[in-house]
Formats: sequence, C-alpha cells, structure tokens
Amino acid sequence: MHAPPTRRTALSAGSVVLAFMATAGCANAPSTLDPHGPGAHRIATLWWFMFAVSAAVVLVVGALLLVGAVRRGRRGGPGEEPRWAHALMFGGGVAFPVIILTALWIWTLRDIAALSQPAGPDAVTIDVIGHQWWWEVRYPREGIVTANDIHVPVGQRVRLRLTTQDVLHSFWVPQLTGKTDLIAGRTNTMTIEADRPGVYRGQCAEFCGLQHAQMIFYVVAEAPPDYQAWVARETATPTSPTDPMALEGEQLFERAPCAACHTIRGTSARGTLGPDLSDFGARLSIGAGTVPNTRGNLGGWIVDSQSLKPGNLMPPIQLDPRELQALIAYLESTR
Ligand code: HEC
Ligand SMILES: [Cu+2]
Repeated sequence: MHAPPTRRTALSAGSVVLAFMATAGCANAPSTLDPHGPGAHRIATLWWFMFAVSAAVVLVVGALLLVGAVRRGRRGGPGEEPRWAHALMFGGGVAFPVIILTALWIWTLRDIAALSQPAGPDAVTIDVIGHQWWWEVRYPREGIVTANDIHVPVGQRVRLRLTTQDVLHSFWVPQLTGKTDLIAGRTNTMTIEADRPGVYRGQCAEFCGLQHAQMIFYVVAEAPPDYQAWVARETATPTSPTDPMALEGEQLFERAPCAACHTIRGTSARGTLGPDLSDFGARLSIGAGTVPNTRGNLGGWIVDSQSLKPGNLMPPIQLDPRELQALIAYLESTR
C-alpha cells in the first residue's frame, strides 16, 4: 500500500503517458498518432521510431548511472579506469549517437521529400485561401466555391494550393498529414489523402489574431460515389426555395447588408468579405467550427455573432423576429 514517494512519482508519470496514448484516437482532439492517410502514416512511423530510440537511450543511460552509483568507490582512483571504459565512452558517447542521428536525418529528409512530392497524379485540386478567421475553399476544375468544410474522395490524392488573403495561417489536419503555411502572395502546395471515410478535424496552426483558436475546418472524406454526388449537388443549377418563408428570406438576404459580404449562387448576393453561403445549410459548423450548425445557433450568429466569436469580422445586425425567422429558414434550406 505504502509505495515510496519516488515509485509513486514514477507510476503517475507512467500513467500520464498511458492516458495520453489512450486519448490519442479521441475524435475531438485529433492526434498525429491516429493516422488516417499515407502522409500521416509516414509521420507516425517516424515518431514511433524516434520514441523507441529515445526510450531505449533513457533506459540504458539510467541503468549505467545505477551501476555507477552501486559500484562507486569499489577500486581505483582517477586515471586508473579499466581499458573498456574508454571504449564504452567512445562507442556510447560518439559512435552510437552519430549513427543514430545520421539514420534519423536521412529518414527525415526522405519523408520530407515524399510528403511534398508524392508520386502519381492528383485526382482533385482544391484552392484553400485563409481569412481571419475562416477558410475559403475553391474547386477550380468543378467550379465549386464553399467554406470551412472540404469534401474529398477517399483513397485519392488531393492537391491543395494554399494561400492567404491577409495574415499568415497554417493548414493542419493531424490525422492526414503535416502542416503547411499559408503565405500572402505565394502559393504553397501539399497533398492529402484519406484512407477511410470520415470527418477529419483541421485547425489553423499559426497564430493569426484574436480568433485563431476558432479557425477550425473539417475534411469530409467520402467514398468516391458519395463525393461525386456531392459535386453534382454543388454544381446543379441553383433554384429559389419553394417554402414561402425561405423565399422571403432569400429576398431579405439580397436586400439586407448580408449581400454586401456574402455570395449565394443564383442570387444577386455577390459579396466576398465573408464566406460563400451557397451550400451553408449542409455545413457542419457556424463560424469555422465555433458552434454546430443548428437553427438556434444560426439565429444567435445572425443577430450577434460577436457574442459567439468575439472580434470576428461580421457585425451584429438589427432584424425584427420575422426577418430573422425568414433568414434562418432560407439559409437552412441552402445545400
Ligand atoms: C461586414 C460583412 C458582413 C455582413 C454585412 C454579414 N456578414 Fe456574415 N459573415 C461575415 C464574415 C467575415 C464571416 C466569417 C466569420 C468567421 O467565421 O470568422 C461571416 C459568417 C457568416 C456565417 C457563417 C458561415 C460559416 O460557414 O461559418 C453566416 C451564416 C452568416 N455570416 C450570415 C450572414 C447573414 C444572414 C447576414 C445578413 C443578415 C450577414 N452574414 C452579414 C461578414 C459579414
Ligand atoms: Cu489562422
């Protein structure tokens, strides 16, 4: 029952590591140690190798320290070390680290090259443009414009071309691959591929101002037929809603200040300061991952997005309750 304090400390340190590893697959805190694509697999493999080597070194050095402590003062003084002591120091202190670090260096260089230029053609090209604090997403070949949700086909290489409208941002989906910066006036490219359908959470990984932490996005990986169905939905000719309330909302949207900042396909709304809302109803979240996309949250967002995401660039808007209901009905009807 009464373990000595040192052992208890070691035990709790061990359980922290175990708890960390157990939560590594947790959906809300995506981890690089829960890889779901070839890029992330490479990174995770390298990580585990480094972890194993480091752990072995800690164990061996710890054991040698113990041996030294126990054998302390046995025999001999300075200058009387046995011959093998020098061999041990040279081997363990110079030769071994040089070999291991060189191997790691070569492995890392190889992975960097493979991650930045994966062999083979890309199935889809997507332009991602960072904004304070949301993600503009464009499919140039298909002519799709959306935001914050990035749909991709499973098992296919997706080329991302990354840039920013304002400050530095960084694109990171830990379960798919490493991070890449979005730099003004420059286009960085990266490739992602998901090996299983799912929703992979991404996050801006470069501090970009007040709402940096709420600059989240989701990579929605779908089986190719589902992805094709999504493309077909996105590129279908837009129609006005049939529900009278939603129709009223559409007209309001075109008149209200909304149209100055937002675009909706098939309407006169052409603003570009905020995210394109053509498919907003199908989006997972409101405010780049700030809150889930529900009617209640949408009402709260339209009336006063500042209370949900303080400092974001959409101002509070005065609307009477009927106008608000119509706008909600309309935006929820978009697909
Ligand atoms: C001054 C420009 C501006 C005006 C006017 C404006 N918005 Fe926005 N809106 C934004 C910006 C910028 C964002 C992105 C905020 C963020 O996530 O940081 C946004 C986000 C949104 C979102 C969430 C989109 C998403 O995918 O996360 C909705 C919905 C929305 N606006 C609806 C409206 C409606 C409805 C109106 C009119 C009543 C309106 N907006 C007026 C700038 C504006
Ligand atoms: Cu950012």
